[in-house]
Order: sequence, then C-alpha cells, then structure tokens
Amino acid sequence: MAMKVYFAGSIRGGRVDADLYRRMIEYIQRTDVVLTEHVGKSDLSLTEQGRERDARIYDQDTAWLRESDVLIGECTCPSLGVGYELAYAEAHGIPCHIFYDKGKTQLSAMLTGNPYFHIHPYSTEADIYPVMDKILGRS
Ligand code: 6K6
Repeated sequence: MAMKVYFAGSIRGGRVDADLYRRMIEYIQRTDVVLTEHVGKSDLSLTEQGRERDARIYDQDTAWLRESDVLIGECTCPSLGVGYELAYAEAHGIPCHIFYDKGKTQLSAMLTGNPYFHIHPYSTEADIYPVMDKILGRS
C-alpha cells in the first residue's frame, strides 16, 4: 500500500534548494503519496501571512504530520519550521529520515545527537535515491 509521506523542506528559511525538493518529491510520488507537495513548488508565497493565515498553515501541516507514515526532510538549508516539524513528528512517533549535503552544511547537534532520527548525509544528489528506495520499501 502507498505510504503517506510528509516531505519537509525550508520555505521561509530560504529557497536555495527548492528544485532539489521538487525532484525528491517527484521521486517519492512514483509510488507513494506526498502530503506536502507545495514544498517543492517554485511559486509559493514566502511572506508572513498574518497570525490567522499562518495558524491555518500550522493546523493543516500538523494534521498532515499526525496522519503521515513517515517524515522525509531535506535539511541542508536550515529552517526553523523544519526543525519544529521534526520535533513534532518525534513526539507523535512518526519515523523521521533526514537528508543533508555534508559538503555544504553541518547538521545541528540537536538532530545528529538524537538517536530517534535516521540521518542520511550525502555527497551528491544521486546518493539520495537508493536510500529513499529503502525507506519506501522498494528495495
Ligand atoms: C501556501 C502555499 C504554499 O505555501 C504556502 C504558505 N506557507 C506554507 N504552507 C505550508 N507549509 C508551510 C508553509 N510555510 C512553512 N511550512 C512548513 O514548514 C512546511 O511543511 C515546511 O516543511 C516547513 C518550512 O518552514 P520555514 O520555517 O522554512 O518556513
């Protein structure tokens, strides 16, 4: 059965890796469902929406998190929102897989130091996809 995947990637933290997020999302979507497809879109709004509209984003995203089978995060670009989502997922027992480009960043010790998280440093984008296959039970 298709897995429900919560894909987490930086939005207001910076969109430098948005194209990578889109490719990772498309790869997951070959067999599984991505609840957060918007994270890979190039045209999404980065500006603060006001407390009320942001509250709707928070309510929707936390509902999706609770119903997801797994969180896959791309964490090369640091994001407060993604950090929050990881802690929220842990609190709800959702398995979390974190990818980051080890040539570009060093992950926070609050992630690498927590054995709950499955951490996947990579050197090139091509390294990501075989690991993703394992996470999604394709190999
Ligand atoms: C509307 C349509 C597309 O984007 C929007 C408005 N913003 C957000 N919509 C949905 N989820 C969001 C939005 N802003 C942040 N998030 C969630 O936080 C995503 O699930 C990302 O994984 C994470 C990014 O956090 P920041 O701190 O980098 O924004």
